Amino acid sequence: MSTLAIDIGGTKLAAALIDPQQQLIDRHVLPTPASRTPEALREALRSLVAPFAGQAQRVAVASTGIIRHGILTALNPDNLGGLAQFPLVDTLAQLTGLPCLAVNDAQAAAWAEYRALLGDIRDMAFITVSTGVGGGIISHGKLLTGRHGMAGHIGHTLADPHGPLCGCGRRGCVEAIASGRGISAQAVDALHGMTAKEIYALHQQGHPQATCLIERSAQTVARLIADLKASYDCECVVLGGSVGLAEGYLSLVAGYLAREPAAYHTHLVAAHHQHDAGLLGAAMLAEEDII
Ligand code: ADP
Ligand code: BMX
Repeated sequence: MSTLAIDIGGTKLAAALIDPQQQLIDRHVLPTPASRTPEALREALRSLVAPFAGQAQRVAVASTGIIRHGILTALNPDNLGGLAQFPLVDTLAQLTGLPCLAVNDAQAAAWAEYRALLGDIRDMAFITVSTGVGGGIISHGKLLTGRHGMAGHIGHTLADPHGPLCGCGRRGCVEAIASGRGISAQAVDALHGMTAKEIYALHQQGHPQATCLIERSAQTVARLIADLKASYDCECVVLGGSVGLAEGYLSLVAGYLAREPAAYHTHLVAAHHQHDAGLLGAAMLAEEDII
């Protein structure tokens, strides 16, 4: 069965056709609508799925936010604005006329990355450093989603009680410091108003203020990884998202992790499926009847 996989992020929307062998055939990407209203998302999804009409037998969605009973709720409304309580599954079923399943984006990506690991690893975590910081946890070979869909939302664990206020309402979450949105929000003076992508490019050119923001992000993610190791002895952490996959970022995180005591170290790798982990994971979870 071919699957139309859709990935809804705080910055971009992606759709791809995934064949029964889990090969990605064709991919389209659009920006997440700036107005962030339910109507704007519905229209963007309509444009996204249109080129794939008649080519798939089901839809599998990986979306930012807490997904429960097919409804998307933002944990951090700053990332998705007015899209709290969006009827995701019903909307896509209506737009395509196909059966539809949905799961959190980082949970989906964790499954694809877990499947791509070599060796006998049973406990791993996926972390996306993107618009937000998302996570997916595999424990004893099982994906944790949680009764309320909240499992793996490790971007909302505490990094600094005196840190910036997070859009979720807590102060000092990992996401408020380390995410693309967090990096951008903390930028002052000449960097004020820049995106994380622009700040990252300046960091690569040696701009001290930009480097300070990127290093703080990487250090925060390294501490999160040490906390995960202490929480459930994960054997491997996979890093994804456009910040996580940016050139040199993983090395920075690895450098900070190496400064923690050895008991907190774990294997750290970049996402095998790069930016397609969410798309492939959603399709795999649908194929394996897990979501
Ligand atoms: P989404 O959150 O929609 O899944 P991304 O994974 O692309 O999307 O993450 C978007 C964030 O990553 C934005 O904050 C953007 O500024 C930042 N970003 C995009 N490209 C890069 C890059 N090459 N280097 C560093 N940051 C990037
Ligand atoms: C936020 C949260 C997570 C999501 C993560 C990464 C919302 C809308 N999203 O922590 O559910 O997995 O961001 O999302 O509350 P992304 O858009 O950066 O991929």
